[in-house]
Amino acid sequence: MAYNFNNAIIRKPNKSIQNGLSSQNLHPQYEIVLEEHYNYIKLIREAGLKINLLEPLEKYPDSIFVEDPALAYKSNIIILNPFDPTRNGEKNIIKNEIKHLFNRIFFVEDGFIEGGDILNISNHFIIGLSERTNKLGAENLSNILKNLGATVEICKTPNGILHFKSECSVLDNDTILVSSNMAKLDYLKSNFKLIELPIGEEGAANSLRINDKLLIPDGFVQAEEILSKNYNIIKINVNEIAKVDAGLSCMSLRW
Ligand code: CIR
Repeated sequence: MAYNFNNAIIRKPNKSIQNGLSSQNLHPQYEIVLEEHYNYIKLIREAGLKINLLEPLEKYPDSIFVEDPALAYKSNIIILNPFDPTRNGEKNIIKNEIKHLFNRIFFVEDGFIEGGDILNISNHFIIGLSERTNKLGAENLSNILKNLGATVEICKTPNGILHFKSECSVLDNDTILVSSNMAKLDYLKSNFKLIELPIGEEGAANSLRINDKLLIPDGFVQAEEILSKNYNIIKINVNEIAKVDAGLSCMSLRW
């Protein structure tokens, strides 16, 4: 199933988050991030997941976004290779913190790839080339995943979108929630049912389906109306965290 999870890895916020990468040059306040993040952990726990909580990393401003340096698939962990120099070192630390939770560990060492560019829907992965993920990184990850029995498609993230998943997320086994930009991608159009959000509600396209719940960021009225028809939605305020271009998926690794 594309959305059944038992476990999550989450990292406690670091004070240096105020210096995280931000396309709008914004600086989130640590105390508010802490509150939002505490609530995020609570909701993930209430969705039925066992949380493995990692300690904050002050040296890496964006390190709460644990989705980017690693990918969990079944009982395997794949250590990725983040492109941004301020983030690349996260992979060596998280590797040692989490390897005991998995049976096998793999590495993408050549080429760059960040977890935000990887959409997993059941045993299929869509990797979006972006400013953070290049062809070599995508192909190397693709080889690892195929050896583990998965299928993979490499696409292009539309220009102006940080990560492939910044504006899309899995709703169920054959349905993907997309922004209007992502809805234009031929591969998605031809292979999945798409629920398209209106212009202005791009931020809600990075929602998080976990078991019987769908976590959506608060403040997107139309998304709420569209999604509440078919899903058990839970709203969560992540306005402060969003100042560093982050959404819901990037704050946990789930498997
Ligand atoms: C970055 O630019 O790397 C962080 N400020 C945000 C990362 C968000 N990650 C994600 O959506 N997977």
